[in-house]
This record gives sequence, structure tokens and C-alpha cells, in this order.
Amino acid sequence: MRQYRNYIAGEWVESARRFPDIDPADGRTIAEVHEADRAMVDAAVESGRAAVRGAWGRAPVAERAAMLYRIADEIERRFDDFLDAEIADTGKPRALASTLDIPRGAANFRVFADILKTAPLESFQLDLPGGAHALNYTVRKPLGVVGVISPWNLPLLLLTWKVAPALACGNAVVAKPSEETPGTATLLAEVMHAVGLPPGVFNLVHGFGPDSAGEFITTHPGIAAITFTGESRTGSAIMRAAAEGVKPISFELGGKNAGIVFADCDFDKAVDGLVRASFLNTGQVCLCSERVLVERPIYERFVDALARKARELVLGWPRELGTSMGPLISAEHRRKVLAYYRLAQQEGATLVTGGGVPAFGDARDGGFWIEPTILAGLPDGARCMREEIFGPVCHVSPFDTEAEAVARANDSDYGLAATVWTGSVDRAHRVAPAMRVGLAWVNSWFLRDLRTPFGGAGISGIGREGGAHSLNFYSELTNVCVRIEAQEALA
Ligand code: NAD
Ligand code: 6OD
Repeated sequence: MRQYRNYIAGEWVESARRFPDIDPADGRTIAEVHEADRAMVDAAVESGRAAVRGAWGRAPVAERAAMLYRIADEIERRFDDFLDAEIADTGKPRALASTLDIPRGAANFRVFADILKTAPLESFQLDLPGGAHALNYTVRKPLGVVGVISPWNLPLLLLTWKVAPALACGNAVVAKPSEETPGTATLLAEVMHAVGLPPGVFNLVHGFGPDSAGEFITTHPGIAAITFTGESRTGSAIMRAAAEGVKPISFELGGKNAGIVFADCDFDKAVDGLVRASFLNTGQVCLCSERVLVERPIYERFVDALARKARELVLGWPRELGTSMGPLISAEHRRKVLAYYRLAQQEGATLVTGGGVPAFGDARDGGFWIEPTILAGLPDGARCMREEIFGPVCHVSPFDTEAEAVARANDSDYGLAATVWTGSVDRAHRVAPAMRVGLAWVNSWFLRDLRTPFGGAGISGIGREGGAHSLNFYSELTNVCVRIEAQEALA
């Protein structure tokens, strides 16, 4: 059986406590994961602190950037290993992991190396009475050891999205991947070792949240900052832990995202876009559209087309090329999503398509598969319209005016993302900026330029990462102010 160990201070560390890593496509145990205890997390933090005090914390920008490029190259060299591990842990289709997850794992390092090399330092001149002035300039320094805690839905993408900028800024990292998806994180530690990253700069600890590695990281006095992606409720628990040490936090949390489809849209593109936005990765993307609002004149036709496309999704073995949708991540998560399918019907929803568990008659019946599902007929206040389900499901409802669509889309405690589908340039530029979200897409979805701010409003997050926003979170900025006296000869 494959063993996933901890990587601490440049060494592989075993643990007597182990838990199984399960392939969600058939429920088989595929690896044993070594759960880090408190002493291991202490050792990881200590080695990180020593690395930041040592050569890594003082390494010139060019040296850190070169290291990030080497990491990206090595991920690409081991592309097939990463692909294999990501598919085994998540059950996501090969077509998705090979075009999104693994390429982004490498791209995150390359992009932040580029950004670091070209990042400007601020400087301001303040004029003073009598001809003197003050020259201000900002220097960027590492924060120290950053705790990185990541979820299971896009394991390599979301882990590297935080590790890359943290390392770019000269920090050390103690990373904890989700207990559901330890595979690609362990390969990433192998990559760090292979490229010669100094011991202690990247540490990997496996485990769970409460009373396990997650909590040991967030409550550790030696952790300088916490960056977290996951559920809003978990974010709230981590925030309480971080409050004790007044630690900087960056949170990317849940979503209950709206997609607004206007009658003047390109109909086929909007249908394809919403199928992708609702069902990609089995609906397990924080940006997925769970609330679809469609302008009344095209409502019936749109729902029919969306349902037809949802039924065409191929729930096949993840490694087969024709597969377009995989299973959910775990038995527990399937129980949760199925409970929402039932609740929706108790709340008065009509089932347009799906709602159940498919039967295959092969080993997939041991996995955590579920049907892509479309609901209609719920009032906006229903629980299924307000709570994140995080499965292959969307609710479709009609609207009559632009103002109504904007108000209903914005009526959510969450505020991560929105998509607007329209053929009118004016409407696009009126509606998209009016969305109370961190990310508003027009005639597209999950289209990413990694230099742009990424994050959520409301309970969808705190702060923004991406480009210079990441550099600012992962750096201590010191402003130097120099008073310069006037000299008459030069005046
Ligand atoms: P989760 O919150 O259950 O777990 C995320 C990570 O936090 C895991 O590594 C887990 O072990 C750890 N954890 C749990 N409790 C903890 C605690 N008390 N202290 C420290 N660590 C703890 O989330 P999940 O189920 O893995 O992921 C799905 C959720 O993530 C969804 O809500 C989704 O919307 C959200 N998400 C958000 C974004 C975004 O960018 N906004 C991206 C991906 C996923
Ligand atoms: O693309 C990204 O950088 C990012 N953070 C995506 C998050 C997706 C949520 O599931």
C-alpha cells in the first residue's frame, strides 16, 4: 500500500497514527496517510523559523524566482505522476485534471516568480516647509512561517496558489492538505526535495482539522500568518484561533453563486456556460453557479436545454477520455448533498432532472456517485437557495427585470462570484459591477488571469490574493521615511 508521509525539515517523517486515503470512484483504499501529531507540527514550525532566519529569508529576489521556476519545471516533468495521484484522490475526469489542476499547479509557481521579479516598491516624496522634504520608500520582507490549509476540491491548484506566493516572498511554509486528498501535496514535497529547496522552507503535515494538524498549525505561536481555503464555518473557527495571536489571515471560503441569463444572450453559449458553471468537477468548485436566474421570455427553452445537456454528462471511470463528470469526494459529502436534494423537494422544489444515485452494475457502485440535478420552483428564502450545497446541482428561476435580477442575485450572505450572460455591452457593464461579489464574469466563467484580485465578499472570504495582492499579504512591508534638509546652494 502506498504511504503518504509528512515532510518536515527536509526529512520524511512517519507516524504511528494512520488513516486511509480513499478513491471516491469505487471506495477502495489506495494509500495510508501518516497523521502528524503536535510534536511534528512543532518541529515543522521550528525548522521553518530557522530557514527564514537563515539564507532563505535573505535570498535575493532572483534566487527565489529561479527556485520557483525549478519547482514549476519539476512539476511538469512529473506531470503524469501528479495526474495519476489527483485522479485517484478526487475521482475527477482526466480531461479536467490534465487541463486545469496539474497545469495550474506549475503555472502558480511560474506566475509568482514573474510577478516577484517585476514587483515595484512604493516611494513617495512629502514636501516640507522651508524646502526640506521626506523621502518614503517601502521594503518588502518575509512574514515568517505561513500556515497553509487547503481543501479537497482542487487539491494541487489551491495548495500551490498559496504556497507559491508565500515562498516567493521569502517565507517558510507549513502546509496541510485536506485529509481527503493527500496525494499531490506529498508529490509536491518530493518536488521541493528534488529541486534542492533548503530544509525547513516547505513542510508538509497530514491530518484533520480540530484536535489534529489543522488546529495545531492555527494555534501555534510560531506561525506568523494563516492562509486558508475551505468552508465558511471552518474559516470562522480558524479566525477564533488566529485571534489569540493577532495573526494575519487570508480566507477563500464558500459560495452560493448566481448566474444571470438575459434574453438577449447568445443562447447556446449561455447554456454551455451554465452547464460548465454548475457541474464542472461535480459541482465542487466554490465558484459554481447554484442559483441560475433566467429572463422570462427564454426561461422554458433555457431550462429544457440545460436539462438536456445535464443528462448528456458522462459519468464514466475518471481515467476514460469520454468521461465528463466524476463522483463526489466522499460518502459523507454524498450524504450531505443527497440530504439537500431531499430538503429541496420538502421545501417545494420541482425536480427537473436528476436527484438520485446512479446504478452502474460495476465497481463504481462502491464509489460516491450522484446524478447531476436541476431544481426549480423554490422561493428565494428556501434553505436550498441560501446554503452552499457544493454538488452537481443548480436551481433555475425566472425573472422579469434587470433590477429584480440584480437584487435577487445579491440577496445572499455569500458573495464570491457571479456570471452575467448578455449580448448588450451596456447591460454587461451595468450589471457585472453591481454584483456584490469578489468575481463577476461576463459571458464566461472561471476564466483566470492570475494577476487579478481573487476573493469573496460577505461570508465568502477575507482579503484578496492574486498578483500584487498576494505579495502584499505574504510580506511584511516596512516604510522607511528619510527627512532630507534643504541646502541653500541647491535651492
Ligand atoms: P473544510 O473547511 O472542511 O476543510 C478545509 C481544510 O481545513 C481541510 O484541510 C481541513 O482539514 C481543514 N480544517 C477543518 N477544520 C479545521 C480547523 N478547525 N482548524 C484548522 N483546519 C481545519 O472545506 P472542504 O470541505 O475541504 O472544502 C470545500 C469548501 O471549500 C466549500 O465550502 C468550498 O466553497 C470552499 N472552497 C472555497 C474556495 C474559494 O476560493 N473561495 C476554493 C475552494 C473551496
Ligand atoms: O483559480 C484560482 O486561483 C482559485 N483560487 C480557484 C478557486 C476555486 C474554488 O473552488
